[in-house]
Amino acid sequence: MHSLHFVSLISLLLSSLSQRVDAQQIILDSIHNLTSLQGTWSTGAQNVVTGSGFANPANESFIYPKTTGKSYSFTNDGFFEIARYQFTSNGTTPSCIIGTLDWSHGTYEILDNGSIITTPFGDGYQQVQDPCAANSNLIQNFNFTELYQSWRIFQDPVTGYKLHLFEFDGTPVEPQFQVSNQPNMLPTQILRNVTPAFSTTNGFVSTGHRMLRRAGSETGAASPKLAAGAGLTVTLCAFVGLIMLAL
Ligand SMILES: *[C@@H]1O[C@H](CO)[C@@H](O)[C@H](O)[C@H]1NC(C)=O
Ligand SMILES: *[C@@H]1O[C@H](CO)[C@@H](O)[C@H](O)[C@H]1NC(C)=O
Ligand SMILES: *[C@@H]1O[C@H](CO)[C@@H](O)[C@H](O)[C@H]1NC(C)=O
Ligand SMILES: *[C@@H]1O[C@H](CO)[C@@H](O)[C@H](O)[C@H]1NC(C)=O
Ligand SMILES: CC(=O)N[C@H]1CO[C@H](CO)[C@@H](O)[C@@H]1O
Repeated sequence: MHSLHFVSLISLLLSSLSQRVDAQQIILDSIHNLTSLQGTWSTGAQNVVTGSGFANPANESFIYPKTTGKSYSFTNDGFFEIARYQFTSNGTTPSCIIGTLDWSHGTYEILDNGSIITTPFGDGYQQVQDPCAANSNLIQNFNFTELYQSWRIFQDPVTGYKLHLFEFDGTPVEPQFQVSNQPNMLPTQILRNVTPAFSTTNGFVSTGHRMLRRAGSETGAASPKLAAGAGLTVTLCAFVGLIMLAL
């Protein structure tokens, strides 16, 4: 089953559970914006970190992190980089677990109303591994403007600063630890030649609960759709599906 390991599934299950717990903590905690956004932030086990340890834009390759996760870097002068490694599941076919890595960078803006808009340079790309698709391993351009409705920085007495981002629809991104107060980034310029192959969606996509179109043709654009079900339910289904496969 490609590189989708049983262990990763268990960590996916656990991280979904802990996300739910953290989502509640956001409501309880009122302190925020304690330090600058500048720096490198990473979820969970912090195995996904922006920069040269994750993406190699020159040949559109990725260095696979040990576990799934997300990482964001910001500079004080308006540059960002995002690295994500995620598994999603098609609710109706739980055994078809889709692994996605995406990398992008560009400029960001903090709006007066507190929202953040990230605008990529256009040289981002993603790798989609869909064991059930005709072509199970695709590399595609990844060029989406993302809106984060709000953000908060908390200070955990043990683990230090934590960044909470909320996607355009309010969906929380898993809390990110501050890996460094310096941004770990590839050069903030276009790093590969891209032919504008497709236009992006109108409006914003949810990157956390992204569901990709069944990968029929390589030339087609990535066409993200919102996953219908809650992440935890999907994860549980995937988990049960895998157990069934194993039997
Ligand atoms: C991409 O380039 C890097 C650095 O030159 C190299 O280590 C890696 O093996 C290459 N990957 C692919 C898939 O070509
Ligand atoms: C889920 O998989 C089924 C069967 O392969 C397919 O018909 C359906 O379109 C898929 N749904 C999504 C959202 O990809
Ligand atoms: C802030 O403004 C942007 C642009 O008008 C809008 O898309 C976003 O939803 C607003 N955010 C909030 C929290 O109202
Ligand atoms: C990336 O998206 C922007 C905004 O839709 C668009 O103007 C630009 O041409 C795209 N770049 C590429 C390389 O597709
Ligand atoms: C009150 C305060 O510290 N506000 C800061 C919140 O974070 C943004 C982005 O880092 C700063 O620009 C503000 O000064």
